[in-house]
Amino acid sequence: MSLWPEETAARYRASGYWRGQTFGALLTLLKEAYADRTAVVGEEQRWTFAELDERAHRLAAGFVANGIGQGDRVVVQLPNIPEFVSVVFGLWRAGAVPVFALPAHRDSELRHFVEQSEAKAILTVGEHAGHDHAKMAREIGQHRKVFVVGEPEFAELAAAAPRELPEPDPESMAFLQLSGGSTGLPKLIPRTHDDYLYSVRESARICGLKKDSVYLAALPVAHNFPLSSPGLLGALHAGAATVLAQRPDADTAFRLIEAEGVTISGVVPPLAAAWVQAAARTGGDLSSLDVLLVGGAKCGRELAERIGPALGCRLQQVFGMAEGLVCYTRLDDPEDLVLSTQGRPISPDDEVRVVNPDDPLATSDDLVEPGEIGALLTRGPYTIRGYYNAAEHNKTAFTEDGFYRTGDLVRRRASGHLEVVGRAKEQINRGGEKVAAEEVENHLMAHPGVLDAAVVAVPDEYLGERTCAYVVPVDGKQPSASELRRFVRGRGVAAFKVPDLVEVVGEFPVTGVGKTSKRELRAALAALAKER
Ligand code: OOB
Repeated sequence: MSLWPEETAARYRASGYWRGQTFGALLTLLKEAYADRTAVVGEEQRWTFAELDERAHRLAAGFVANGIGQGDRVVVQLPNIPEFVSVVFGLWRAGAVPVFALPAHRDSELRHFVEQSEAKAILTVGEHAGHDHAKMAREIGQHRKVFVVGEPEFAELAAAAPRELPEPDPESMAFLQLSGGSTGLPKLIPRTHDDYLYSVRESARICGLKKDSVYLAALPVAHNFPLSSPGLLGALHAGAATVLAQRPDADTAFRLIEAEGVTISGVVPPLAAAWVQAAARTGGDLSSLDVLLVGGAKCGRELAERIGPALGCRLQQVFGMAEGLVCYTRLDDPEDLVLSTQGRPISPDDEVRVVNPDDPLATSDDLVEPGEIGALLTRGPYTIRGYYNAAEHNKTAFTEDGFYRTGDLVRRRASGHLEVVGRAKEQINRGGEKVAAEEVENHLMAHPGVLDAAVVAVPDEYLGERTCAYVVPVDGKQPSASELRRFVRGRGVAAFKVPDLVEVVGEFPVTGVGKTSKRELRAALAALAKER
C-alpha cells in the first residue's frame, strides 16, 4: 500500500522515480558490482562491499531470530561507526523499520521516539562522548530488547547464519526520520524504500559521485543530510567509499581528507567557516577535495565566497528537509547562483509553491507575485504526505491537496533556484541543529519558579542563531539563569536545546495589537532581541 494517493503513486512509478527496489536488494546489487572495493571506513575498520553485505545478511537473520521482523520499529542511536551501516541494512533486510535518533538525544527525546514509534527494541552503543548510552537505553527500554554494539548480545546477532528472508514492500515505510519540529516534541517522518532511493540516486548524480569518489561523513550520519544528500547512501549507490568521522572538527576532518583522499563532504555553515579558518593556519593537504556541500542552515554569500578559495574545492549549496524536498545548486551553475541561492529541487516533479507568508494556513492557490518573498509549500515524489501517527498535526502541516508547509520563507528565481530568506515557523536553527521553541518552553515551564516562557532566536555570528529563553517567574520566586539552564539539561534533552541565554523579565511585552498569544509574543521578543 502506498503512502501517497494511488493516482499519484501510479504516476511516480510510470515516470521511473519509484522502481520497486528495496535497500536490501540495492546492497545485493552493489555487492555484485563492487565486491572488493571499499564501502565503509571507520577509525579501525575498513569494510568492502562484500563484507558489508555479509554483515547485513547476518544481522538481518539475527534480528529475525530475536523476533524483530516485518514492520517492527527499532530505535537506532549510533554515532559515526561502521556498525551504523551494517545495522541499518540488516534491519532493512529483516523488513524492520529503523527510527533514527541522533547521538545528541537524551532521555526525554529517546523515550518519546520509543513510545511514539512503539519500538520493539533499541540499538545503541556503550559510552560515547562521555555519555552512557547503554544505561540510558536500558532505563527507557524496560521490557524492550536493548542491543549494545560491543556487548555479547550484539556479537551474537552479528554472528547469526545468513538466511533467505522475504523482501519488504518497496512502497512501505523503510524508516522513520525525525523532524526538526516547531511544536512540542519531534514528529516522526515515514520514508519509503522507493521514495528515498529516488532521492539518493538523483543526489549521487547531481553531486557527481562516481565509484572513485570518497565521501567524508563529518556530521552525525543518522541525519538526512549526511545520510542521503548525497551522503553515505549516495556514496554506496555510486560504489564509492564513505569515511566516517567521529567528530566534525577541522583537525579530524583534514586528517581524514588527507589520509583517505576524500573527494566530497557535506557540512553546516558554522563548520564550513571553521574549516575555512583552519585551512588558513594549518598546512594540511586538501588537494583531493573536489566538492563541499553546505546546508542545513543558510550559508550567507560572504562565507560562500570564501569556501572555494580557502579549501580549493567547489561549493555546492544544499537546502533540504527530512520531510523530503532537497534542492542543490548544480555543479555547472553560474557562479552567482551557487553563491547566492540554495539551489533548485532534485526532481522535475517536485512541485513548489511560494504563497502568502502572512497566513500560516495559506493554500497552494495563495501565490505571491513571481520573485516575491513567500512561504514555501512543496509536494513531490519523495516528500511525505503526513507525519507518522499525527493525524491532528497533519491537518495544518499539510494543505488539503497534499503540499507540505515547510515553514521556510523563500524567493524563487526565474531559473527555479530558491533563496531561503527566513522562517515562519517557531523554530531556532542553531547552526543546522533545529530547536522547536515550544519544546524548550515546555521544559522551562515544568520548573516551579516559572510562570511563563517564550523561546526565540537571537542572531549569532558563529552559529547563525542561538536560543534565548525569556522567562516570567512565579510571584516571589527569582530563579537564576544558570539554575534554569541546569534544570532544562536535567530534564534529559540534547545539549543543543539548552537555552544559550536566559532572561528573567517581569512581564512579557504586549504586541501593538494587544495580542498575548505565544506566537505574537515570540515575534515581539525576537524583534527586541534583534534590535539589541
Ligand atoms: C536539513 O534537514 P532538517 O530536517 O534538519 O531541517 C530542515 C530545515 C528546512 O526546512 C530549513 O528551515 C532549514 O532546515 N534548512 C536551511 C537550509 N537547509 C536546511 N535553511 C537555509 N538554508 C539552507 N541551505 O537540514 C537538511 C536535509 C537534507 C539536506 C540538507 C539539509
